[in-house]
Amino acid sequence: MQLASWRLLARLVKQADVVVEVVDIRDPISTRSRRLEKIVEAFDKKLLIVLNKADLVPRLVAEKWKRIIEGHGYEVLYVSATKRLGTRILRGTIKKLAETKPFVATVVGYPKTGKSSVINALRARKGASTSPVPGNPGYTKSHQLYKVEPGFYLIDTPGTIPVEGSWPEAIIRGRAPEELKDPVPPAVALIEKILKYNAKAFEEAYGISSRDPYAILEELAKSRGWFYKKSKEPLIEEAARTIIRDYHKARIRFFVPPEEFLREVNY
Ligand SMILES: Nc1nc2c(ncn2[C@@H]2O[C@H](COP(=O)(O)OP(=O)(O)O)[C@@H](O)[C@H]2O)c(=O)[nH]1
Ligand SMILES: [Mg+2]
Repeated sequence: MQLASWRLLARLVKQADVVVEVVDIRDPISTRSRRLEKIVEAFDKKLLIVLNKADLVPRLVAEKWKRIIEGHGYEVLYVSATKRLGTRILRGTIKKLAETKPFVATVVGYPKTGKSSVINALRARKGASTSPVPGNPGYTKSHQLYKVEPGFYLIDTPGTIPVEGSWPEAIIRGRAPEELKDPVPPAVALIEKILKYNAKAFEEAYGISSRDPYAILEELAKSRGWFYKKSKEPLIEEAARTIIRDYHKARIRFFVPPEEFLREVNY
């Protein structure tokens, strides 16, 4: 995953008519970028916050998050890109915010929040071409322009936001699990965070009932047959990478309750 600069992000925001920020509804506090939102405000662009992966939380929780963030003056929707829930309303809301045609909506957000999935869902129509618009001048190769319908364009921005959020999100979203030098500390922090909100998460995902992060890593490594060749100790690094990967893929169930927001300061 390439991390470009804030300057590039600012350029992409400047070129957009609407900015769609994709957030993971399981943890909106850690996956929103306040810094990005400030850039959008500075350029006086329309911002739509999309709480994605709504299929992973109870509807009431999705509603509560929507209301909390709306209460701060933002335009907010919750959707499930992969289950195609709320995507028709999303398409309509982007058009409404753009006001005129043609327009460009730039889709931004932390890695793995579902930006590409949201774009796919918006473009999933009979006869829509699946490839990006070729030769789009003014945009770098990594920032593809997609056509939703005549006059409605979307830009994907893979790896654009420098992830500087809270621990461990900043680490586990900043790089692919394979690229993490030592995946154990962020995995332990992630396990602790998940257990705080769903004590049974690892029992549900792997049948591991332990509540100790290191014991969970060891048991997972043992159950998969991952051991160091020489010492025969469980290969917890591999277990750590697996847990980070499974968290991204939503194989481990948890969400931060909206009430948690009220305990956050400086937000
Ligand atoms: N359950 C669920 N998973 C999703 C949803 N949207 C995306 N994902 C998954 O989240 C992961 C990251 O999605 P992707 O679109 O590649 O994220 P990007 O890095 O922001 O472009 C993938 O494994 C997707 O299948 C959703 O609405 N619900
Ligand atoms: Mg993507």
